[in-house]
Amino acid sequence: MHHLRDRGHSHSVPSEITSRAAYEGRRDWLKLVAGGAAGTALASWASRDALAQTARPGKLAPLPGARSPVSGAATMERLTPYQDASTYNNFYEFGTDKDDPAKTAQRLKTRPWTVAVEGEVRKPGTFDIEALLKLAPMEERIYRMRCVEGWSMVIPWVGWSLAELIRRVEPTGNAKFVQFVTLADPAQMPGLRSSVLKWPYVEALRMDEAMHPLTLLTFGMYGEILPNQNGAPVRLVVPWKYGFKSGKSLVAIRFLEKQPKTSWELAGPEEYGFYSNVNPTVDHPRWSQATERRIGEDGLFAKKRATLMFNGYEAQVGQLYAGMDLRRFF
Ligand SMILES: Nc1nc2c(c(=O)[nH]1)N[C@H]1C(S)=C(S)[C@@H](COP(=O)(O)O)O[C@H]1N2
Ligand SMILES: [Mo]
Repeated sequence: MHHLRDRGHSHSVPSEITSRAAYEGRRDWLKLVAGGAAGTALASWASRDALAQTARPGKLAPLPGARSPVSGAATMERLTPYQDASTYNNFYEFGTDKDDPAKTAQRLKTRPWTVAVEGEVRKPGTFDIEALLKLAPMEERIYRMRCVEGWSMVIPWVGWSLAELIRRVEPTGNAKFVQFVTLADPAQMPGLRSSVLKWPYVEALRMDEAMHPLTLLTFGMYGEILPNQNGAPVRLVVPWKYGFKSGKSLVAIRFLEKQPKTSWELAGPEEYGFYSNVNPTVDHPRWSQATERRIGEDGLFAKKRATLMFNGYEAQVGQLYAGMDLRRFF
């Protein structure tokens, strides 16, 4: 995909970041950066108390969020470095290699942008991104993310619970599922020429999963707006499910009576189920899901981590699946 790389909008170079930090008088931040690799680790730790000051990478527009009580278990873990979170991505519309999206998503136009809310709701409508940004107070949620491929990250997302939007559009009694439709524009997305998935990339949740406070409509990360490769300008984040359930660059949210097929179910029904809850005891047909590699700590001697039931969110979401055979409904 080399011919598709955007040469005009390369990432900030370190000197730009430093000058921006200096401009904003972030002395502590600079001190940490001066510490090099150790500084980066320190910055991640320090973020527990002063994320906006210490972890903001200074690449994109700020999007602060109040620390949320809903974060859960991952809050005490070391954040994945922004550099990793923004260059090791799955976003097949921009190519299937992990480093493709960071290169080719620069061409994505995130304004103007609207999200259509359709189907079984009393108040359907089209929401402009600027209105969505103001719809509810932004919160910062530090979530553990687990990709079905066996790697994980800890990312400070910025957004608000999807339930805020759902309540406002007033679902009817027929609304049993919520489908998430993401952008499919061949002019902007070179990956659409591949038939690896059926486009647009669609995902869905059961209504109670969509209403769960952990389910985050996400506009930013690390105190800034989302980089394009992470799903700008708005994506979903569902931290107890495998990463592919968290659709990027959403253009429509549909309330449905029947359970819809998802892009990954259509691509491999034996491998990717509708629920796709993180579960170390149910293996993928081609690999174990018992352990994971934490991105950013994958040196030669780094130990694999044990994958946690519901990705560590069992206390919050376990009751959604009470009585369900999780082997059958994988
Ligand atoms: N539209 C769209 N959304 C997507 C994907 C994709 O290919 N297209 N990949 C998914 C997968 S497999 C993962 S693991 C996460 C990765 O999110 P991140 O790059 O922000 O870590 O995005 C998910 N959302
Ligand atoms: Mo993934």
